[in-house]
Amino acid sequence: MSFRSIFGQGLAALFLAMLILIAGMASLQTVDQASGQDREKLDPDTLTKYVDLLPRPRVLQPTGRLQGRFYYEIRMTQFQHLAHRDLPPTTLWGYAGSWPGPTIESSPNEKILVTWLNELPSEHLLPVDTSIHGAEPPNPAVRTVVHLHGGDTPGHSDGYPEAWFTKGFAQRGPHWTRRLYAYPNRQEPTTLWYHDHAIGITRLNVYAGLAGFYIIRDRELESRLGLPRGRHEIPLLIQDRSFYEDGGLYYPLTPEDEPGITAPSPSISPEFFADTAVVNGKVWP
Ligand SMILES: [Cu+2]
Repeated sequence: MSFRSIFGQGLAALFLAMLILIAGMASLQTVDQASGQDREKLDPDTLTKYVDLLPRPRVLQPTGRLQGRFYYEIRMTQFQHLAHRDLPPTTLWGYAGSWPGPTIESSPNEKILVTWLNELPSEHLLPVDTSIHGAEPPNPAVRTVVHLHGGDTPGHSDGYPEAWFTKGFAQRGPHWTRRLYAYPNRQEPTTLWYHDHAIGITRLNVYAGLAGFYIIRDRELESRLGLPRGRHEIPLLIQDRSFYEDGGLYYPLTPEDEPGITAPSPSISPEFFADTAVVNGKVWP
């Protein structure tokens, strides 16, 4: 996913100074909720600004070691999250139960191994346009694959859009090859991010919460450069999101402000700018 497409889909963000996260619990979501029927869109001005603390990043600990490398198992789940003091809990999708996902820290030239597991519900959280490339039936509505944005990653682990998979790898896209992903980290120390990349539905999966930071860190270099560290290093992940009054994520069912356009419903929108600024998972912290 390019920067342009990210912003174009209202996911403003993911650009940062560095990283973060938050935790939650699972719950169910219905198709009616996805379509937005009978739900009132939240007026963002009803949310008081700067009342919630800015969450700090959580760094993911390895699940263990495998083939002599640090190994992570990371589950994608649906959970509830408090995005603002005055907003009911928001149902989200995320990695390891948090929004944004937990930060993965690695070192230059030290390969890590990751198994990404789809444990999401069978219905999508947001309105799915099944008329676009890759989203047509019989492809399952809930499909995922993870791409490390900016990573110099071998093809088998790069999260090709058609390498998607469903819960338990029961269904897999035509370019799926393996469960175990390898990230060699053969590049300069930097801040990257990982995100969903499934064909025809990336915009929705990322908007739903499937994104997190990935830092390739060289502590010796950081120290030599005098970079902030410890509590002085505050990763910031800035995203735009809109909500319903019930706390749910709002996503346009059809293109907004485009009268006269004939489109299916739901329909993908050329672009969408949400109305609140979310930093590390909190609205106007
Ligand atoms: Cu990307």
